[in-house]
Amino acid sequence: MTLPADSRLDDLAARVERIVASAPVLDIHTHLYDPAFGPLLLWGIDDLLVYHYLVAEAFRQLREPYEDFWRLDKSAQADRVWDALFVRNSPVSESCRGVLTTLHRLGIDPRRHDLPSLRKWFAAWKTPDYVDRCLNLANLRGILMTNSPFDDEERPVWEGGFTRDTRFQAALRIDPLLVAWPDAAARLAQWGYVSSADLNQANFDGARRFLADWARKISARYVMVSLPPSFRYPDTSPTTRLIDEVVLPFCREHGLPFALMPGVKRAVNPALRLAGDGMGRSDLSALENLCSANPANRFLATVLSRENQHELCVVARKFRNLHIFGCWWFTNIPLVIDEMTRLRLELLGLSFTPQHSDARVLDQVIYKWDHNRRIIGSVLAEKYVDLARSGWWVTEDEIRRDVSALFGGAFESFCQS
Ligand code: HDL
Ligand code: ZN
Repeated sequence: MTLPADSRLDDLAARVERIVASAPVLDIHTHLYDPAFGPLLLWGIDDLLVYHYLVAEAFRQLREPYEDFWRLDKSAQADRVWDALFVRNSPVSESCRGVLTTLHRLGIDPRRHDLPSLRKWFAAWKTPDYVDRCLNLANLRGILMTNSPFDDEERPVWEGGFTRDTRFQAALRIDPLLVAWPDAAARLAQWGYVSSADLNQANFDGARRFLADWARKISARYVMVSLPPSFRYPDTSPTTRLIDEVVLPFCREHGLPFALMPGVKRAVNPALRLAGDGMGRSDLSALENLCSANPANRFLATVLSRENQHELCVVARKFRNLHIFGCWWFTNIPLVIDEMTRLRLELLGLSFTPQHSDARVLDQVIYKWDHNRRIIGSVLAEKYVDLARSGWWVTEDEIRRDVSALFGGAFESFCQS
């Protein structure tokens, strides 16, 4: 069998990368907000620079006490970050490069603008126009927010009602219910759902009513929780009882997937505030047990530790009611995105969602998806070239179909299955 000419393989690879570069994406996990949330939707150069990923890196170059930094206003903090990470050092980290990619894609040369002039450029935008600009540059057909009824800034906006921007879909975030039940129960009691933190049927029913009311209010696509590396299932903790008696029955009744995000150690360095969370390796037998014991439930999962990723793919191979997604947080760097995307394609084919942005600042979607597309495109191109070497030449339509699945289609089919 004569090997196809290399030029045909190069042409195939180039076509794959072009399709990936231009395919619309559904971004299934972000911390962005519908523009109706006003100041909760962060955007612009100062928010880009004080993103907690950059703050953690900047503190490594700064010597002042943490509190001196936190006492500064946002633009003064941004000045410190810019000086520490972009002026006194080359911005080689992924978070720093992201700021530069965003500015570059917006047509701004930061070498020719100081921060005050950059601020003037951003200040000229009206939020709705800038939302369009960012979503168009990132080519997003929609984004999933992270919506918590326990968030005192967000809750009143939902309770007041507003006209939704349909590009901003909702995900119901319930961390306190599962990892801080006594505090959550006090809130649910205040809101009239439970009578106490006692783990009894009446309070389980009340907590399910709470989930139903909020899932309806926000039109939640899925329910989600982040969990510590110590998460076990089943065990004798309130977490297991609440998952079994409240969350899973609710998700079955309402046809919603339950998304678990294990591996985060909250506030390992509280002085860093939002930047202070760390990570640890999780015991994925919890995920196996959940999927195995609850075949009528659908689970989404992304795990924080690089060391868990191969195992996560194998768990997904065992349970078709598990859909894995994204390179979450500390795995969201080119080295690990490349490795995780290869692992997943080679072990799962196309039944997963390779990425989400986790964007907290609107403009970040521009860089996160620019960087993601390059890596995912290059890995996928290599896979199709491998197929060609085995005599299977994918067609352009098949490439578009596959990419559409990876960029939100497989997630949507899984949510409806
Ligand atoms: O818990 C989460 O959803 C994480 O994504 C955290 O919000 C984290 O602070 C983050 O922004 N990671 O990207
Ligand atoms: Zn997140």
